[in-house]
Amino acid sequence: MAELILALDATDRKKAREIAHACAPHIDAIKIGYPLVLSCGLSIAQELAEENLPIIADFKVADIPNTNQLICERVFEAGCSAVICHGFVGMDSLKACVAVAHQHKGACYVVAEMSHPGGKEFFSGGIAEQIASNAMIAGADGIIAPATRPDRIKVLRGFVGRHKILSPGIGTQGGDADAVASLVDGVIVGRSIYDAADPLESARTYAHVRKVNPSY
Ligand code: OMP
Repeated sequence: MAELILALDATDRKKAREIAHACAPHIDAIKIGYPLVLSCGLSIAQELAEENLPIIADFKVADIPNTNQLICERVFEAGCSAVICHGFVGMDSLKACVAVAHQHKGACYVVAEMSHPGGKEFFSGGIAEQIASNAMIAGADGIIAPATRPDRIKVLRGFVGRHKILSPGIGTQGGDADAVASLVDGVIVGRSIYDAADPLESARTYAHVRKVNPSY
């Protein structure tokens, strides 16, 4: 079954909290990142955790090992249960994120291939496959792969086996939740829910992915 993950990139604290609260019964996790955290501070993680949902910190951490470690420590101290990092910075940087995540009994997901059109420019020619493979060697809990390219999810599944694939790009970016729900472990939806006239109603329309059985 695919989890439904709300990418809460709203930039207003009150609005973000209201949307999280309204959607909470229909989602499995909340992903926060720079838009919300730079607007409200990292303490928003603890506030959102009141919904009793895991908070995934999407900081696409991409630095030297020491800086990655310092960033990830702040993330988990703030109450997040997972972090998203980049894999192109190398195995040592990746391992630093995984180590901190696991010290805190949290998870680390590695971006293997990005969902936007420009994601094909550099995450191509075997690079995404190499990142996915490195993520597994580093002990990561899964990867991020594009809902905009279901064929690529199938290829990357071959590199991660039963580890998790979380997939953004649904709705506004053009990806179809029904086309990927059986291929992945988590469907990430942002604007199509939080920017909808009625976020609760929109979350409901995506909630069926939570009942789809995996086909891999
Ligand atoms: P929407 O396009 O509004 O649904 O948001 C998608 C969310 O997933 C945003 O928070 C993006 O930053 C994030 N994302 C992508 O869209 N593409 C990627 O390749 C990777 C991510 C991510 O790591 O979450």
